[in-house]
Amino acid sequence: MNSTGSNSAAEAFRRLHGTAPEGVWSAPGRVNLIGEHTDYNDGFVLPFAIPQRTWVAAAAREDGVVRLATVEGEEVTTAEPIRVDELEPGNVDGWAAYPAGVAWVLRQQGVAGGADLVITGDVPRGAGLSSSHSLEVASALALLGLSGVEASTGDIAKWVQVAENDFVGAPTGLLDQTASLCCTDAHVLFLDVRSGRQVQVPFDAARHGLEVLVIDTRVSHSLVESGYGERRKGCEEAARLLGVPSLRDAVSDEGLPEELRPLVRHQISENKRVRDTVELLEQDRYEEIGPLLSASHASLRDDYRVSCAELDVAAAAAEEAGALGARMIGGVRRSAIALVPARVRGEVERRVAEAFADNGFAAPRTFVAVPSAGAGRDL
Ligand code: GAF
Repeated sequence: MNSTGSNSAAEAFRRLHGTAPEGVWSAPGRVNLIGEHTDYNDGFVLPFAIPQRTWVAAAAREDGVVRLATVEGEEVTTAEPIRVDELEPGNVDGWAAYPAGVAWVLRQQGVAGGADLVITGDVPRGAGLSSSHSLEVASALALLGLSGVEASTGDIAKWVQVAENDFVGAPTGLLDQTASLCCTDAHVLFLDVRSGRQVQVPFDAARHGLEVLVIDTRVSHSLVESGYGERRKGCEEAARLLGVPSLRDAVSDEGLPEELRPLVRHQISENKRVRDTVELLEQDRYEEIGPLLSASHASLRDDYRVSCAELDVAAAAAEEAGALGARMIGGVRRSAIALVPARVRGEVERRVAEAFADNGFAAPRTFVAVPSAGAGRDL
């Protein structure tokens, strides 16, 4: 638990509302080691939680009103107060739609009380590291905690997905909220989305002299611009034409229209790479994961066509400087990861920055991500 983060969320609540919160809940962002765009096709993913989190300090209200505030340093941003029973898709937008969407979906589960939520956090926003899901998950835990309603992580993940799909309007899968809820310190989480089966796989890159370097390209692309919904529809159409429940079941792309075939190829190859990565980790063969990460990037770039120049340059420069493999992550065209021998990390960072400057891109940001704890109650 990061007690500084939870204490400052509690302190922010006190400053705004003059009383202590009833509790503080928090949820992390995530990095997906491998298994991209497979979740909405019932496939496999392998995320881990990052140390950066969103904190929600909360107290129940008697009047059925939800009041939301975010606090960043001295800056406080508040949303228009809204009654829980008046929440409908479309009547809250911007950042407030995430916690409001969660309140809306939980109302359908009998969690109908009002609440004051004060939000703080350090997950980089819009960086493809799941800041919005960490906000939704922390809000869900806070609202459930205040009302005393118990729920499984599987149910909470599904409710958060409904909030995201139907209230916020983003057609995302189950990867991010499950990662935020279920990941544990020092592990990657193998998730079979269809069955819900989870395996916590120990992940200790440092013991192998390795690090997972996150490269935030800082280029701005929305989910829509990144072709997310379009790919998802393409996958559904391909599954329909192949006569399978989802592309998780596809074994070949034969017989499909030309434009759908690469989508299927990516699903087949990416699901295999996730299973192979798990096997290599279990056999302690960490270095051999590198080529799987690079193959994932190539597949996302060439078959799935969701990469962009900045991500391609980041992955290539990292590899040239000694990374064992690198790939784009997440649903927006924004961040990449590189598996890097610790002794060459400085060189990798230098070469990526240089390549960005040479191409006229803004300077990227980098940090080393270590698998951290999932969501929970902090105070
Ligand atoms: C986004 C979505 F939210 C996830 O559900 C997942 O599909 C991911 O993109 C791509 O793997 O983060």
